[in-house]
Amino acid sequence: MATLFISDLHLSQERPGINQLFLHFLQGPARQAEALYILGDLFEAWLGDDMVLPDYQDAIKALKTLSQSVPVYIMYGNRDFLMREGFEAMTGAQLLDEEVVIDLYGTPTLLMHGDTLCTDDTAYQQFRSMVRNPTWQAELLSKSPAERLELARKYREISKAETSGKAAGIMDVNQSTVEQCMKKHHVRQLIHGHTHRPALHEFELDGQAAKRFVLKDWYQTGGMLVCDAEACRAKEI
Ligand code: LP5
Ligand code: MN
Repeated sequence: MATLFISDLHLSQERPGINQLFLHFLQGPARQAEALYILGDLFEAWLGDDMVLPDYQDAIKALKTLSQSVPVYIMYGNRDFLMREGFEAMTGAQLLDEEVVIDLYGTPTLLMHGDTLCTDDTAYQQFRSMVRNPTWQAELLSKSPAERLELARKYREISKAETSGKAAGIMDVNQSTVEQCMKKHHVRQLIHGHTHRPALHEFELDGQAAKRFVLKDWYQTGGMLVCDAEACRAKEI
């Protein structure tokens, strides 16, 4: 048995092939898993539990079926942080806090989406503080679905323009933030997504070996990190 980690699927009607791949994954490899963790940005944009976009219905149903036999845990990304109890009810998945330590076959392992580790991207961190503010969120959720869609479209436009002008290094994690965060949680293993730079980074933390696994995005093909009692390995889907 193995525990599976995926992130950054960005499900959207613009990439129907990825929606299909995700459904096959849920009906195939995921059914054999001990648990499935989705570490953020499952959806391209989640605009409230009361307005589920039609393109997400199949994935939601498939998650509900899977969660009847395999525990499914989901973390917020920077695109789908408006998931709430309604989402948990419709999928059977459990929402996780933004920094969670699990016992992964004897190794304490920190799970995060990864956006909070990108501390050099100060414009994004400011944007994040705004959209994670409960007052801002309540105001947004009081808007009509059409208004929310329009706002999301505007934010996407601004974000696309901004990211194309940012140096690549700024949009990666800051190593000292990574180390501080791992020390705070007393772990030497971290799994996260967000940066779309899949890799295993091995480094020293207070004189001891440490590992940071970065999950793959699903823009072109799918991928997962498969962890069992022996090791964690990246696998294409
Ligand atoms: O998303 P991605 O990976 O391309 O880029 C991210 C950061 N961008 C974001 C913003 C989202 O893409 C916007 C879409 C969100 C839709 C769902 C939200 C649901 C609720 C809200 C809508 C109703 O997360 C990007 C990072 C990059 O990752 C790498 O880490 O750099 O950050 C930015 O681009 C942020 C900009 O630098 C700052 C934006 C300032 C916006 C100010 C808003 C002004 C008000 C405008 C009114 C319409
Ligand atoms: Mn992200």
